[in-house]
Amino acid sequence: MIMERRNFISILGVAAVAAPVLGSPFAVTGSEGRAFTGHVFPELPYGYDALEPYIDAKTMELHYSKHHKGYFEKFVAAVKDTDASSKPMEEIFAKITDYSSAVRNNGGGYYNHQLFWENMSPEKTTISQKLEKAITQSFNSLDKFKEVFGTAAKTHFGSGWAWLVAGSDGKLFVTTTANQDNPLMSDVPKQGRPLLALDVWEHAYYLKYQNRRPEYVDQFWNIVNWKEVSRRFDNV
Ligand code: MN3
Repeated sequence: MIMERRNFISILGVAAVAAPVLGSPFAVTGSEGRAFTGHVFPELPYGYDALEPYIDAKTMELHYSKHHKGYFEKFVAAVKDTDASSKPMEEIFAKITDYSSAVRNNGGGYYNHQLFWENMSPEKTTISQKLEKAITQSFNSLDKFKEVFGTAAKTHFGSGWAWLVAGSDGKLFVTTTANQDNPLMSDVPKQGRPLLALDVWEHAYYLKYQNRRPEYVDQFWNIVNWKEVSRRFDNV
């Protein structure tokens, strides 16, 4: 029987160790130096059941292997034989109005989901002092930030994403985007560097939470990978 690596990992109940990155949609992000190496569908950094009970295994499987993969494949088809096939996503987003809606929607879906998977973890993680200080300066406290972010995620109308973003002035803010847009896109109202992403499309929560998006949003805090969110902020 051929077993997929992810399933194998999840059966053992161990989190995947950081494997060599085979492909990355990212420009260099931070001291890790993870740089663009071509558009490749990324590995899920943990098993489908790793985020149970907050996100159920069936949702993770469909979300990753169908939704995320679908965006990736449609993006690759849309940029085939164009300059964008060899550009990191950040460069494409910076001039997003030059591209088709297929590149925008599927490129956003490809990129946003990788950020989302990586900013969650089954392990208990801690926030860096630097990020906690910046959050306190912008929102008064970490709890207050969670309230602001939570309200934005719960009240965003229709499909989209909630974000914690670092603005060009260094200040942090919360915003939401429609569809697969993100704060790196050159024509969204509030732009900046995404630190934390939460998918609020119904496909992200409907199997477990049905229409109860607020419950899904509240449970998200149990699985936020603060180590990764801090890395995105600290290593600039
Ligand atoms: Mn999604």
